Amino acid sequence: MSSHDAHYAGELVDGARMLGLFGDVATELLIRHDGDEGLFRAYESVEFLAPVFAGDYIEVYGELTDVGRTSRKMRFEARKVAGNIRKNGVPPSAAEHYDPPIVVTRAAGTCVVPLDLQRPPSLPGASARALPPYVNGKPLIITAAIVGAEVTREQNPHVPYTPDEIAEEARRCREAGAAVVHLHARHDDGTATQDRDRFRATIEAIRARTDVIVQVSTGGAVGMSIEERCQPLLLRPAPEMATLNCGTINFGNDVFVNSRKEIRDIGARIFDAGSVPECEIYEVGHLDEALTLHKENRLAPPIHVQFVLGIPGAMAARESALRFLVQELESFGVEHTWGVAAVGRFQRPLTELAVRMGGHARVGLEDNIYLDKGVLSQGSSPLVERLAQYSQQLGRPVADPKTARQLLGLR
Ligand code: KMH
Ligand code: ZN
Repeated sequence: MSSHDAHYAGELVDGARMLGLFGDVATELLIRHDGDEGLFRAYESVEFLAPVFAGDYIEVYGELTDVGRTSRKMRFEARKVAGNIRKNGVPPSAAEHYDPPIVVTRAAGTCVVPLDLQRPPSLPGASARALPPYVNGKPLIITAAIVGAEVTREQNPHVPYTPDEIAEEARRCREAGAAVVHLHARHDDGTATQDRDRFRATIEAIRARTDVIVQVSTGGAVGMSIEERCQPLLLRPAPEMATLNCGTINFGNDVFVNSRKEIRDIGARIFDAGSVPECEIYEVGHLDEALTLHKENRLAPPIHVQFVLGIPGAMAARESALRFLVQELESFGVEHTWGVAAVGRFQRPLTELAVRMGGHARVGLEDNIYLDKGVLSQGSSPLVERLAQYSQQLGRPVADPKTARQLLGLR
């Protein structure tokens, strides 16, 4: 601080000067994160903790603590790292450094970058520092939902049907960054099936090519019986993971039925097989059901939750919905992991949001057939590859199956 900065008698620098520095740091964070200077909207808190004088050397630290659609929350700290000694008998330029530094001002505030001004990160490695500390560096588990039960080759010619086609797609997705493959099976003509032998052939073909974690569907297709849906759980060795759908929903014009009795029945079959369940949550109440299953000792922690949003007739794929669900899950105080799958055009924004929030993500043709508006994705691997790049750019490495097994508590 120079004597130009000093505003009051005794060379005291006014507090607004620190806020000016925070504004500069906020601008740098926004440029790194959004490629735009953005606007400061409001301070939520400001604390002046120690005086600042001309001759003090100030270091300012800032970080993003939360990223919304257009809002960016930040916190700042100004620290005095050195200062002029100002004492009789020493030269006027004598100075000393403070170890530890003296915190002079703390603040938290919110900035805004309008959607049309946001641009992808432009400085290599820079945006890594823009993620909150608890998210930065945390490996991202990408699940590739490569087949599904509903999507057809008429909609996207790259949907795999045969065991070899599915296994090749699994291999490509693993190479692109997926650690888990969410698996359905099809007959050669594309009809959805939960047939045990078809699953066995498909899993063997995958195993021959890649070490990816296989998560079998116990949801199958709408209208299948529980017995039919659970056939993959009869395989030995048992599949490493299996889905556990935690409630009934309107599924487009159909109804995907999972009564409470059926949920418990499927949960027991998953447990008996020695597979690890992933709870599919389509609605808020399904999350409470997962918690109830945990309380009934039917789900052992860490519990794995997949928020599946945007199915017509069920909960929409809104940012606020995901934030609410994650907040609720975290309030349960149960050890967990969470991921998000979102349908159609919501797949990209919601999975990228999950990366920024510290969750995991599922992409693939089961949920979305397009890479960009009007551009069909040539299989699921381009969707995996793009998400992996996004995550790495932001400072989250992509988990390989070995890391994912550790994070998910698989054997
Ligand atoms: N095909 C949906 C009706 C799951 O895989 O567990 C159910 C589904 C969920 O895809
Ligand atoms: Zn599925």
